[in-house]
Amino acid sequence: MPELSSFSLEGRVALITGAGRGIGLSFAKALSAAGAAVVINDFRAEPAEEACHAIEAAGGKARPAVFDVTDFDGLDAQVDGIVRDLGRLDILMNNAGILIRAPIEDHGMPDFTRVIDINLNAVYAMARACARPMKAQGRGRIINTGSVMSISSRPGVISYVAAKHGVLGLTRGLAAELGPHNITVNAIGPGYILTEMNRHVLGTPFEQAVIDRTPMARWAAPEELTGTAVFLASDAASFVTGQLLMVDGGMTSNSILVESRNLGASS
Ligand code: NAP
Ligand code: GCO
Repeated sequence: MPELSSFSLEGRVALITGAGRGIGLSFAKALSAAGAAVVINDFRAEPAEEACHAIEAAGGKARPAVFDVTDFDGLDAQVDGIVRDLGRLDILMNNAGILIRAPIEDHGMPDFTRVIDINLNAVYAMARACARPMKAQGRGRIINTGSVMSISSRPGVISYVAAKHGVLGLTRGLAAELGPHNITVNAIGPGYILTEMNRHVLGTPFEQAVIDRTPMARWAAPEELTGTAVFLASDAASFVTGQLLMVDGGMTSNSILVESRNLGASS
């Protein structure tokens, strides 16, 4: 049995991408509450700085890191700056992501490539940049944000589905490559979470369709993902690597619409 203290992140430094809002901000707050100093990456300065103020007001330590995760040539310098300022880097949460909803006839190569760049290529580029200091420390945790779309699909989000399936492949490939350096690599697979990303489908029949397909019969709040993140970041998960841990209210374990459960065992 792991000691309760093995879930502590005291003394650790964590970088969370896309942490100015939504799921990334919840991850950052939770890692901070568990004891880590957190580096808040975002595209834009304002949300990154606001997130840092909120975490510091709650007694945590936070530093903004404003950069685009697809600025591939600049990532090593960003990571070096974090290590210079905070002394180390223990945890990378690859969370930044976008979604473009469109049927394939309206989803041309610029949009497809943009989604793959942010949601997949940047996951590799960030992992590669952060693996350098983690290898030197002899320890590291990389946690990627997958999705139900890492192992399933639906029409209208094809580049997202391709990217998130790729995130699962990268998670396994990086785990194989970095395991000998005591760096674990895992992914969290959220179900449908109430964030800005899904604002456009709320109030449409899609909102209810998600509920009908989810055994827990509801959408989730970002905070419901954070226990899994703290676990995977901690010493308690020291021998867990290459895994996609679904936090989806049972959606991907369920083959039929939940409303059919009312038919009971007779069906
Ligand atoms: P969100 O509220 O839209 O947040 C996405 C964050 O990523 C924003 O802070 C955004 O910054 C940042 N970002 C986007 N492009 C970036 C870039 N190139 N460089 C740096 N930061 C960038 O979405 P979310 O729902 O929290 O999603 C977070 C992650 O969870 C994504 O990987 C998403 O695919 C995944 N996910 C979400 C759900 C869900 O149901 N919501 C389910 C499964 C997985 P700006 O605000 O500056 O644009
Ligand atoms: C959609 C949703 C999803 C989710 C999420 C599910 O339009 O189907 O936005 O893609 O955000 O990734 O896990």
